[in-house]
Amino acid sequence: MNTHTDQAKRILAANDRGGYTVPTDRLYPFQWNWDSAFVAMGFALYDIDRAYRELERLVEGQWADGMIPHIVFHAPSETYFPGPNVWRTNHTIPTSGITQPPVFAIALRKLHEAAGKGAEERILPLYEAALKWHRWWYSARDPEGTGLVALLHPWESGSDNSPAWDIALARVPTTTDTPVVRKDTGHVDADMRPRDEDYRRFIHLVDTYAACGWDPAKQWEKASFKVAEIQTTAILLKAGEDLEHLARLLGRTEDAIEIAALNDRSRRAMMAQWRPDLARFVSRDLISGDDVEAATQAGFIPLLSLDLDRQVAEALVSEMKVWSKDLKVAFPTTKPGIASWEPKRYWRGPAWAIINWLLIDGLKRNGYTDVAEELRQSTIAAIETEGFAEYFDPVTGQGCGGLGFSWTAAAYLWLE
Ligand code: 2M8
Repeated sequence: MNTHTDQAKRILAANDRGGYTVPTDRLYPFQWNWDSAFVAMGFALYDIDRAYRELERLVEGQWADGMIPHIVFHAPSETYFPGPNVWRTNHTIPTSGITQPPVFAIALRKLHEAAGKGAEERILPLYEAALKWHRWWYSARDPEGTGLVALLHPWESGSDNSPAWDIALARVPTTTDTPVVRKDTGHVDADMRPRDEDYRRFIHLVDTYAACGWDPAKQWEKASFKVAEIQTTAILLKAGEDLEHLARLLGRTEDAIEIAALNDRSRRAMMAQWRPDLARFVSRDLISGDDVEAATQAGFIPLLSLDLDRQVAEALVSEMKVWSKDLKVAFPTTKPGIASWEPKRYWRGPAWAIINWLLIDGLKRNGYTDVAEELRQSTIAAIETEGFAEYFDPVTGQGCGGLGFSWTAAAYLWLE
């Protein structure tokens, strides 16, 4: 067996805390939402039971209104901030109060395909959970029915300190009721993490929403950060396609019709976010009404769930090539060379294996198999050279952030 494959499996085993997988030891000692969806797809390649278990444990944290939180605090740990006492969600199993990109249903379809016939019984409760969450997105995060879902916190994007948030986040005050006692910078170099000021704004938003009793309508009203986001909507649409597929398979015709209508709505709304002059799709800041023009990876993720016209796809892929030119590792999360680009600082420039995974699937969907193959090889080479790091400096190739990282291991298994 390829020694790296073996190593990837050992990382997933080492990060297992009893049916769920932590992203990495100490830095992230709980179960994270989209991390677990990627990890489940990794497990599905060799241990289908464990793959299902990962999603089942995540669903333990689902709220009555359908939201699946971004963190489930299954067991206490002192190595992470903010913990359950900061979130104050009063959920039976402690959880955070915000969500994360809905990769769950995408994973569920993959698990079902890996499990083969006869797996319907196990998949049913997970399908129900995914559908409930899907409905939550459209009701809580798109109350006006635009087809684009909004994020109320940068952590919900998974791309926490992306330049995409610079303008919107600057409006959020730096004052907090909760003392900000960071733990992350004790585990990894502070230059690789969000800045203190970002953390104060992150926690200001948590305080605001906790004061709303985590009621979605109140949060919507009080939010000083509200972005109708293109990457999340693109992932939601792919999740919607996979959910519709599962609904038909399970004989849930009415569900399938309902989901298909939501998919259509998002498909149309996303197309309206294409900006030919930027050669990217854009998010919309719902507080200012402006396009989010920051040059980040989010603008390319619609490849994953749209069958693009040739002209649009060509422009998008040419722009991707410009961004990747002369880099050791593709694909950068911020356009190289622009003022906000920081090749080592977290979501402000580095290459991430899971983003590449989404882009590779999107490139293949749109017929760019060669470009997808190049990106796949770049990702594999980065991991084989530097190990299973959280992310990679695209210029030097250096593995950065946490090590022995679960979603990098899952991505390796899937892409290798
Ligand atoms: C990072 O985010 C967490 C907050 O959710 C943090 O920095 O404390 C992000 O990379 C996010 O996308 C990821 O899910 C999480 C765990 O890997 O870490």
